[in-house]
Amino acid sequence: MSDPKSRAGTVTNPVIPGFHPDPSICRVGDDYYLVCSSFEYFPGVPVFHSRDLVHWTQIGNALDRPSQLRLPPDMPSSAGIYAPTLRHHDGRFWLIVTNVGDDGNMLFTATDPAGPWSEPVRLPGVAGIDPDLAWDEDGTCWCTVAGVSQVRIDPLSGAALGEPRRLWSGTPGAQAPEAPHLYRIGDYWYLLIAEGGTERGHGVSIARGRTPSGPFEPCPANPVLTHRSTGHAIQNTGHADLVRAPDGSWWMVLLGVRPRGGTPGWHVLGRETFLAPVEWVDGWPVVGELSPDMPVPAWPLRPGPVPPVRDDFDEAGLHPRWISLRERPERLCTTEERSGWLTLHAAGASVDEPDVVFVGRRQQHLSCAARTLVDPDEGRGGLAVRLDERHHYEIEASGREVRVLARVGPLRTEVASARVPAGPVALGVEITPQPPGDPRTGPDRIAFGVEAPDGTFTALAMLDGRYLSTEVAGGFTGRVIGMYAAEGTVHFDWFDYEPLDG
Ligand code: 6LW
Repeated sequence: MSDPKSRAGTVTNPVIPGFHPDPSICRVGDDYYLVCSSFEYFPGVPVFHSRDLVHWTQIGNALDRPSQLRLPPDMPSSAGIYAPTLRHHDGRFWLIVTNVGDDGNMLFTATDPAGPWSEPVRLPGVAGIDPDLAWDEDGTCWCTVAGVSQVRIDPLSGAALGEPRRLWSGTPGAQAPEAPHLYRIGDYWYLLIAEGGTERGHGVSIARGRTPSGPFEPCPANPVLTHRSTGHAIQNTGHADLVRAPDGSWWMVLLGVRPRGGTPGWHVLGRETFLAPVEWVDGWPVVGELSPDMPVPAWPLRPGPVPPVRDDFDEAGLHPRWISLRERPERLCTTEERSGWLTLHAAGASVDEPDVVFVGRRQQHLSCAARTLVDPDEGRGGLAVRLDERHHYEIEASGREVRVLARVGPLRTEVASARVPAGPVALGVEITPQPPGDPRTGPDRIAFGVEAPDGTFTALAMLDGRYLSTEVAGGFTGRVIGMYAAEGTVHFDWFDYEPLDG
């Protein structure tokens, strides 16, 4: 097989930017499908499609009905939906995932990965996160979970057929063997795992055996991928899945983060999905260079600059990129009430509340801007940059007043306020990476302000982005930018998202 370094074209990594962790991938013919974790957001499990592994389009969310996804208000942020596995077997798609803190492991099927997906099949006999599905030649279905242990299951009923068995604990001394995926490749069964924890020590290791349940022999070169202890611009690399292209080449999708600023570095977009080439040498995978501009084969692959996206809310449904907190009841969030507008009716009285009515999209670029035209005549609401209930900044309008608010841990403060003319007001946020400074320089700056009808943006406040980073807030998610109502009824005419760093 060719040397990846000599392959033509480049990929701009991450291939799916923004909070899209724990990627799992499968291919059917020329089509690739990929899913990610979604935690406390509804709908859950975003589903992407690609023909070249580089350009991905979101085609739906697998769990888009309350009967499939229960995220109660007392479920904390960063609980909920963890680490799906997506496979195609016997003419249909299979998705297995954990709802941490509620239903545990659940299995869904679909003939079209864009949906609809089935009602959940629960797996009470399968304990552990990061479930994987693999079928052997005689049709036996093996479910392997973090730890790493395995049990045979009946995927139609969800019944465990036997007791779980420990398979492999990963590299001695490495914490958290997790994210197992089991594959039949050539003469071996390969068990791919993540280890070292999902922080800076993260890595990918592999073992192989002659049967799906082992015994497994670890790869002498483990970890086959890690950026731990390096100055690489992409860190926390791990939680991977493998796929073979129609031309026989092999690829790995994985999560990684892009810490920025001084020390210790702050990442603000959550864990993103990256692509790396894989070669097989002596029956073991060798993972190629993972860089922001990575060489890849065959395809002319550098995606162009990402255009600004406007949502006009002129159609009945919302694009699958829009996510809400824990649920999205139509009586509180609708495009039907005022034609051409998104109408939100308040429940929770601020973005601090787990039941705040919020509709947002992931921040996907280190530098970007968002704007929305808000009519606050009947209520109070605005535009928020959210990491979780305890870490968010927002600009909100009520009557003729606009206020910028910041919540960081236990502290909540009003940062700025201004009077605006009566009627709808365009609220905006601009996010700009910080130029290098001293070791304490934060990752970025977040400016909130209002936009005049002629497009002039007047900043009211400039906030340090580090407080909306995973290193400060903790957890597994990333920033989401969106609209909310905190009192009464608030209408939004449009929402613009503009990448400023391509
Ligand atoms: C996931 C685990 C992990 O279940 O983080 O990075 C957890 N890997 O495998 C949450 O995404």
